Amino acid sequence: MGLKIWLDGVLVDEADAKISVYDHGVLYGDGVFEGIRFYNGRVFRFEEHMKRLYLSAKAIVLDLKISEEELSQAVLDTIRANDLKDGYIRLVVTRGVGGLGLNPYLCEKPSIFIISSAIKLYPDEHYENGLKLITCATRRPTPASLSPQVKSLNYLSNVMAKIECIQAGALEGIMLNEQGYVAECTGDNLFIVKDGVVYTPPISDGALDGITRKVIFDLCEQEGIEIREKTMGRYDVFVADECFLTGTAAEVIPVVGLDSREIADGKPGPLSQLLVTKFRELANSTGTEIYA
Ligand code: PXG
Repeated sequence: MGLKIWLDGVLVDEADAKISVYDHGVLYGDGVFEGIRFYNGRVFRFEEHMKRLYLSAKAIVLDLKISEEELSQAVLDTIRANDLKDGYIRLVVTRGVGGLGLNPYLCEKPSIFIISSAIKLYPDEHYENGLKLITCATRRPTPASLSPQVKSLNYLSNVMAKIECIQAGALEGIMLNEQGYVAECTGDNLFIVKDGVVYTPPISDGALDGITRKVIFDLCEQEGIEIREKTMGRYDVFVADECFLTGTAAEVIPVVGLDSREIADGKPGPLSQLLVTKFRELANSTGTEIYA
């Protein structure tokens, strides 16, 4: 039996979960989404994800026509319908069905769907041994055209960057901003450690205001580790003591190399490993109860 998918208010079988070819999400990438995780029967940082979805929608003048509370209930209903305790939620809102033409005002109502399933982004060995990154030639799109804070259905530049990674035999890569400073990776935020201080690029350098990124700020505060935002170039990563990535899919994962340079001794650093452990503890013990 396949998964149950929530589609415009109804739980349907996976095989019946279909979107119109006239949907502007398909025709123009016109829409927004969230990737959310649940662990041990609890949705992790649920409210933050829902807030970000509604802010992304607001920024692109997309009225969901369903309240945050109702949609949150729908997410929980979808997980329950699939009897899952651990997994991944993809919550997608498109502009909806319209004509052949950009005009979003001809789309009557948004299409919303919720997929909940299992996910595993990187093989376990990489959490133990760390990832090697490349620098992608594809740059993070300029905020002058669309804010990088909008988690839109336009992920083509990230997909192009991902192709570069795969062709180079790497699992992830750094995307620089227009000025050539580090923004983030194709689907993760980037952090370095230097002289005991944790640094990450400010979101104004093109990074998504990641929810896992925020968890790192919370964990550093809790553990008494100094953390700061700093504009950084590739050089800062080459000479860092440690490096790690964060994201809903990747969680916290150590990085041990960039563009054929080893970072420090080429092994995951102690602070990165501590944060991997602390993240897992937090993720497995907090969040919105699904089966309460
Ligand atoms: N940067 C980008 C460009 C992202 O897309 C992150 C950073 C990390 O943000 P969060 O809030 O997740 O800590 C993301 C998140 C997927 C997938 O299926 C992608 C993301 C999240 C979940 C799933 O590829 N990207």
